[in-house]
Amino acid sequence: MMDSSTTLSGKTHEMKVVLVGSVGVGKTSTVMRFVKDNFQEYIETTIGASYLSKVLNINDTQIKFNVWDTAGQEQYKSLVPLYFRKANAVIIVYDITRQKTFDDAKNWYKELIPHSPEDVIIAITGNKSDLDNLREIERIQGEKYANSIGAIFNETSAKNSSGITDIFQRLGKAWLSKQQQSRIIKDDDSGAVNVGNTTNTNNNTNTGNAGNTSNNNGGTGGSKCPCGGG
Ligand SMILES: Nc1nc2c(ncn2[C@@H]2O[C@H](COP(=O)(O)OP(=O)(O)OP(=O)(O)O)[C@@H](O)[C@H]2O)c(=O)[nH]1
Ligand SMILES: [Mg+2]
Repeated sequence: MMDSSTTLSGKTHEMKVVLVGSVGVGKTSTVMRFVKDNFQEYIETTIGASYLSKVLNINDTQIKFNVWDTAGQEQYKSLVPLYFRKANAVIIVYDITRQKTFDDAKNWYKELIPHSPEDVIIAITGNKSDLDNLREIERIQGEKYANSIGAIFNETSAKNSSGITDIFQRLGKAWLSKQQQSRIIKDDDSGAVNVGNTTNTNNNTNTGNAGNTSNNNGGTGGSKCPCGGG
């Protein structure tokens, strides 16, 4: 019987991550910064949704993030819940310079709960932190809200890179932690192993703590189909 950390290493695990939020908050810019490490001042609004992927090495485990970037425009709103299906994580993005987008973020949370898996990991990100002089939402407000729903939180700037990789690393760590927990419970159920200690064997799997990880650029895709997992 291998220990829980060993069983999660050695192959690439896939994680479906969906970004939602109001129009213009910087969902596409966040994904572009994460996957391609670039930023555009002038970027087209997303039509429907788009998909990109990237592999990160987290706690010696390769995770391929399959990232679905949804459209913030009102006419696509009814489509977004389709993307929540089999999502491992959802990032709700707001723009720290627009109060309305923070209000919308709370509505997105209510919307995703009935449409996503029970164990979905949620992150709240306040994007455009480089525009501090135009700020309408204080960091503490975002933090408090995220805490109240048990979500990961950070402010980000797709423009200057701040906080972007951190969010994906923390999602990956939270997901790995859940995988390990459920593996231990399964082992326990089957009677295959006597688990007296459910402590994680990895050092940095807390959702609130990003440790050292290294990057690996992954491939990109373009499919518009939200169906399926991964
Ligand atoms: N200053 C600043 N501008 C940003 C940042 N992120 C995105 N923007 C700008 O905000 C605008 C909208 O960005 P998008 O990434 O297209 O926003 P979106 O959420 O994908 O919008 P939709 O696809 O229409 O829902 C663009 O002009 C970006 O350059 C950021 O961190 N800082
Ligand atoms: Mg977009």
